[in-house]
Amino acid sequence: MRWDVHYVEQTGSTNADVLALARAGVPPGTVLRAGHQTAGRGRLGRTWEAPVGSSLLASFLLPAEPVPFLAVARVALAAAGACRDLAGVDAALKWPNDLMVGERKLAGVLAEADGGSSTMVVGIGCNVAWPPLDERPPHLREGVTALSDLAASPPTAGEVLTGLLDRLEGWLLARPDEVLDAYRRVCATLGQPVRVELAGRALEGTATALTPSGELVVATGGTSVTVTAGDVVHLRASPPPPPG
Ligand code: BT5
Repeated sequence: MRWDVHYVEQTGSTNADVLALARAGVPPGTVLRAGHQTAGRGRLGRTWEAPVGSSLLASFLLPAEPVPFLAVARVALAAAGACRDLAGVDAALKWPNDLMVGERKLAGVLAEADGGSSTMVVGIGCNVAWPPLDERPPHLREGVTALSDLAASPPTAGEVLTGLLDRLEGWLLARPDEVLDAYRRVCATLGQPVRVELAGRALEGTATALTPSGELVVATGGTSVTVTAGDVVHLRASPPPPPG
């Protein structure tokens, strides 16, 4: 993969921008990073917010995958590797798309189809250099962390992007089973008692497995339910991720 990295001070959403670029025919490998987003997107219509200049906010145009979860997993694994190697921060993955340190969210990944069949857009927001707690938006104080909270000399957002892209090249070459096995090893959700919030209902049980399509299997009341999309609440504090 040849990365073609572009930077803008401010935009609405880098995912929206790269989706538009994809429709205009730019090749896979196109990357857009922003210093600030005014309409950052999360999943299911939610928003991604970050103080100006505090975060890595970037989207990648990647080859489409038959299993879209694999693209999320490749980017999440590359990001976790960059945070570990550049900041000494061990993040665990919370199914399906979060990088967590304990119960605090460090980063989130969002994959979106571009309407064509050959590419897809994957974006990441990673909190890098956040202001002191009392200067953060009140609703982003609980449950949120940044590399600057965790590392004595955190890397810059640009350094995290470079480290992520270096590692993503390797993860893009990895076979699906290798990606899923690596994801399972650092996934804090597996083995946990969880509540899965689905559209209009909630399910409680134990997360037991990740299917080859990236679905979460939850054992509940003597049966197993396979969940394709939803929000997971860990009902017990996460153990630290295994080393490596
Ligand atoms: C995600 O959604 O975690 C995917 C976030 C992807 C953001 C990137 S930034 C670059 C690219 N361009 C975009 O427009 N988006 C991508 P989800 O799992 O739905 O989580 C969203 C929830 O995370 C929100 O509802 C908040 O509760 C929380 N949140 C928002 N901003 C956060 C932050 N900076 N750090 C931690 N949590 C945050």
